[in-house]
Amino acid sequence: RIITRSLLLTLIFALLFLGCKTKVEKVMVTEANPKKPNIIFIYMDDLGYGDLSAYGATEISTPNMDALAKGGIQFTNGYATSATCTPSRYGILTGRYPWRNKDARILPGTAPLIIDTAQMTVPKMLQGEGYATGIVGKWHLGLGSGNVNWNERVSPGPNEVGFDYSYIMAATQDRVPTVYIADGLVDGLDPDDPIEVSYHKNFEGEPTGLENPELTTMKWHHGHNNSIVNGIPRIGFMKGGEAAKWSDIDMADHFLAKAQQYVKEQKSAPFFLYYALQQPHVPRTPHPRFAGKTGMGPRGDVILEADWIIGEFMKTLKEEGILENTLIVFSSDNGPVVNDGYYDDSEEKLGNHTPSGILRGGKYSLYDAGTKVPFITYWKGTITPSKSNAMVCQLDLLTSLAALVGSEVKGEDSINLLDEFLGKSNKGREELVLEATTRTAFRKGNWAMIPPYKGAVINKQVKIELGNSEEYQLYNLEKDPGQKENLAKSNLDKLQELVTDYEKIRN
Ligand code: NG6
Ligand code: CA
Repeated sequence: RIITRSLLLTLIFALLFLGCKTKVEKVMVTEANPKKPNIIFIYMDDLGYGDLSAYGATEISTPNMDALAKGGIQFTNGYATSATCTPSRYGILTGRYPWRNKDARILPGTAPLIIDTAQMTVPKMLQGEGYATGIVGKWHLGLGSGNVNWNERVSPGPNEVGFDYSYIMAATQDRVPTVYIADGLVDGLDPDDPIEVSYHKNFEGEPTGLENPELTTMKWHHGHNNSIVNGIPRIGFMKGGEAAKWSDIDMADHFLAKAQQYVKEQKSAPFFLYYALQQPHVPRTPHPRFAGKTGMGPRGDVILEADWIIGEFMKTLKEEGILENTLIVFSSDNGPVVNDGYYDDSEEKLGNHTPSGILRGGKYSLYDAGTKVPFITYWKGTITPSKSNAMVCQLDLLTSLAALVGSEVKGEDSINLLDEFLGKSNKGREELVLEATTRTAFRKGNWAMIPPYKGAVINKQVKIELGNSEEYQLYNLEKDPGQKENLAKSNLDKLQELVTDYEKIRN
């Protein structure tokens, strides 16, 4: 009896010890104890702070995005670097402020690559640590070095800045060329039907949205009146490449299949996947499975579609048995816009939905909704779910992920916030320079300062307040997240402090 008892006690102690050990291992993922999980960025396009139920939306339901938020760290002070796409994508990949690069602005589909091939990037850093690296989805950082021939291998591009595998659209859905590019080659191109692209003039005999509105199924509101593809008038002119043209309604499924395939092929060794979804950027073309489902018009429907896609993608990670060995970062490249150039009913059917949530402004704006976006880190079994109000920026991923995987790399403007991203600290950044179409503003602590800028107060076409004012603006975001009360005149000391710190960084 005594023997059985002592045996039992030993067993209990052994079990307790083992239990502690697994617990200890869980919280020990730090710089000093690097790990090499798979890393996936799920990057949305123009998804606003108020577009997810997890961030307060009541008129639309996003269960799969919410599951990431509820099962991970949901940041309430997470920023993109810019209020438009190209600069934000530059920032997230390089860890360098986009305003340091004069070419980091919304690019046409023919723009050359704006990331220097010698520049450190997230995928390059991870390649250095033995990772396989892939990109699926929207690129919009330029391709080639000027005068691209779309009928030959297009280079340099993603494959030259750190991705071993790339399956992309060159720019945006509303810009030509409207084809997918696989490792530099236009997918499905018929050599007898070469592609020509121009952003200056049309090709003879080709219809355009401006001259042939009768051929369009979606009407342009502003811009977007050049070549017509699938009934949708686009920005820029394109000729040829018929067989290679994408189907807009299938784009989400198409990219999902590529992302799933990548995961399945790479699952045996650590991989990095940058999965850049196209929703809810214009033109909004939900698959018929989702069309009309939200009653909110195509903008709501494509958010629903994206949410479903994310659910399917998560299922794949689970089925492949890698969910607990994968860190997922979910965010958006910039804030929301409702009418971004097409009559698509998004405005008419918006109802009570507020894509910016409680924030002021939207895409293109220096107000908070331009750059404050949904931001989530999720790592099943390692990250303990919580909300964090730490100020974090997409810029910080390079240095933080380097710390995670044991690399020495540090991005120029990128801070190591690994503890914040894993939910072990609530500290975050002290300060951050934010950008919107080459203008910049500053955040320090809970304060936001916008220097005076000339220019329109409101972009009337998209109906968004841009942040321009002849006077300095200063807001206390803790008390006034909607930036309603300008305290620049009543709190001169604070204003001076922010202006001084801002100028130190900008000059
Ligand atoms: C603007 C487009 C807008 C959108 C944006 C880029 C017009 C009038 N507007 O120039 O529709 O394409 O560029 O969006 O052409 S972003 O999310 O890729 O930055
Ligand atoms: Ca965008």
